[in-house]
Parts: sequence; structure tokens; C-alpha cells
Amino acid sequence: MTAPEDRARSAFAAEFGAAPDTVWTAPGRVNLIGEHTDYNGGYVLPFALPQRTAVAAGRLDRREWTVWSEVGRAAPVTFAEADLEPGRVTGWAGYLAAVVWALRDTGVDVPGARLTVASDVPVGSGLSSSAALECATLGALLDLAGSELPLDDWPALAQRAENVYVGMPCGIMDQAASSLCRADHALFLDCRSLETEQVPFTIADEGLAVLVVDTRAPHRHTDGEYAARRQTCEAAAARLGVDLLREVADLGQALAALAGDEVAVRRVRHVVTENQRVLDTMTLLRAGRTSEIGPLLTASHASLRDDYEVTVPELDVAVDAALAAGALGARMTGGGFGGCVIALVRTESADAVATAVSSAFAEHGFDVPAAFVAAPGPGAARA
Ligand code: GAF
Repeated sequence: MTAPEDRARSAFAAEFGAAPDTVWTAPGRVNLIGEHTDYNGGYVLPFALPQRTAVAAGRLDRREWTVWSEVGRAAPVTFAEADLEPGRVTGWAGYLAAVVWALRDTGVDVPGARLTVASDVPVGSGLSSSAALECATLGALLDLAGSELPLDDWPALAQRAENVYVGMPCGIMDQAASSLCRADHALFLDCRSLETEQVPFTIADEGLAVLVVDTRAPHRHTDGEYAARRQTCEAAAARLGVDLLREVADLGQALAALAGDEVAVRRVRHVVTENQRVLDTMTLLRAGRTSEIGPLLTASHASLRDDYEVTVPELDVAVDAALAAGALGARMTGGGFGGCVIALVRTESADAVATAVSSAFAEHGFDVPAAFVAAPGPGAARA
């Protein structure tokens, strides 16, 4: 299959009879550890997938945007300035409208444009296809506007596009991963200060691999449940007298203060312990002890299953099967309620672990999962 940037270019020529002025690509991501911590001001540790989304763009001399995507191969969607009210454009085209809106809202004079989208990032699998689309669109539109926006400012702008225009109350992790990640590195991000550290993650050299298993479980109640988790955390933080759960200094004291509210107790316990697991993972990675992070990944999954309650049977079965087949650690990655699992495996056992998960899925009558080994790729870039 040709690269998404080539497909986006060809589609542009086919749809609009011209060559695009610019093409950008941006990756999907997996998160190694640090789940549901970003909107609590905590720590995350994602890396960019090799799979990318490409956006080819050409300037128009009127304030109108026509967008086409190979995903779904539907007819092009056109929106005008009047449609840049948050929520007006929905579906996949809404993510492009959201970025036009967010850029204009910060004072960037975005010209009218035609855009084509091609993507290798699986959609709806929790691998951040939305952030990849937002970041590739952002790069392309900045070029058309002749504007520069420091890369460090991309995550907040793309997150705002998604929060306000699309209406999804996500944190900043996915947009940060898609714009700031570097090849062969994981991105350690403090979601309160937005400070970053690029952590070398060349695990193939250590005989290790990250196996990504897409459970293909249909997403269940994703948006409502995600918003509910976020709300519970914010309410608990207010009761504990902190701005963000990240600031909880004494977990025992916090849980005592929330006694009687079992749900809040569980959610807070997950967030606080998960932040610590990210820090512990970083300590091991900085010391070159990657093969020892497995138990932290597995503990993260247990916490997401039991305390945060965002797993589904497919995710739990995939993790259990991967561990039984010799994975060093395994966990769901992303928002949950379906989506993907990652397993840290010895390179030579990647196939056996993938096969074990497939067999377990067959036994449970689940859909056939898809698996691939992911090496950390680069963030958003002009193609
Ligand atoms: C989704 C969100 F978009 C992220 O911001 C993050 O909260 C994640 O779920 C859970 O860690 O991917």
C-alpha cells in the first residue's frame, strides 16, 4: 500500500484537478503508561505509532473549506465561515473544521482551502486517529496561512479544537504525542506544567518489543463515560481542596476524606497510584532497565479495571492471555471501553503472544483481534 501522504496527494489531484500546496502527516499513538492522568494534571508516557494520517491542502481564494477523506470515501464536505460555530460540522469533517476554528480563534488568518485526508491510523481503536487528523490539519493550515506556531503550542490548540468545537472533553496527551513525539523515543509529559522529556526507547536493541493488540471490541458508552470519569475527578479534587488530583500529597488521607463515596475513592486511588507508576517507569527507563517495567504496566491495567472501571471483557481477556503466553507486562492503552492492549514482550515471543490472544478471543466468541509490533515513530511533519 502506498504511503498516506502519496494517497492524499493523488486524491487531491483526482478530486480537485491540481497539486496541493502542502502536505503534512501526523501519527497515532500508544500510551506506555499514565492513563486518565492527563486531565488530572498528571504524567503520561506515550510514543508515536508508525501509522500516520496525511492531509494535503491547497489554498482557495474564497473563505470556504472543502474536505475529502479516503476513510469512508464519502462525497466531499464543504463548510463556510458561518459553519465555524463549535459543533456545526459533525463527523470526521468536524475535526478539520475544529482546527480551522481554533486557529482563527487565536488570530491566525486561515485562508479558504481544499483538503484531502488519507490515513493508516485505525479509526475508533483508541490509537488517537482524531489527534493525528487534528495535528496533520494544523500543520497544513499553518502553511497555507503562512504562519508559524511553535510546536510546543500545538497540543493546547489541537486539544481546544477537540474540547470546544468537537465537544469531546479529552486531556492533552494525544495531541501532545502526535505533535511532539520523536522517533525512537517515548514522550514523558507533565500535563500540569507541560514540561517534556524525550526518553530514548530503542527497545528492539534490548531484544524487546511492544505488541499492540486491537481488540476490535466495539466502543461502548465512550463519550459519556469518559466525561463522567473526568467529572468525578474534578468533584473529588474540589472536595479535597486541590485544583487537580495530581496535587494529592497523601493518598491515605485523601481516601479517608472521601470515605463513604466508594466511586470517588476508587477513581482517586487509580489516578494517584497511576501517576506514581509513571514515575517508577521513568526511573527504570532512565536506568536502562526496560525489561523490568512489565509489572508496572500490568498493575496499571488492574487499576484501570478495578478502580477506574474503564475496561471491557475483551481488554481483560487480551491482557490475561498475553501474560499467560509470556508477556513481561500488559495493559489497555488509551481511554478504554474497547480499543487496544499493549504487551511488552521479548521479540522472539511476539508471534506466540499474538496467537495466544487470538485463541483466547476465539474461545470467548469475540471478534478476531489484529496485532502488530510498534516501534516509536516521529511526530507531525511536513511530507
Ligand atoms: C483518551 C483522551 F483523549 C486522552 O486525553 C486521555 O485522557 C486518554 O483517553 C486516557 O488516558 O485518549
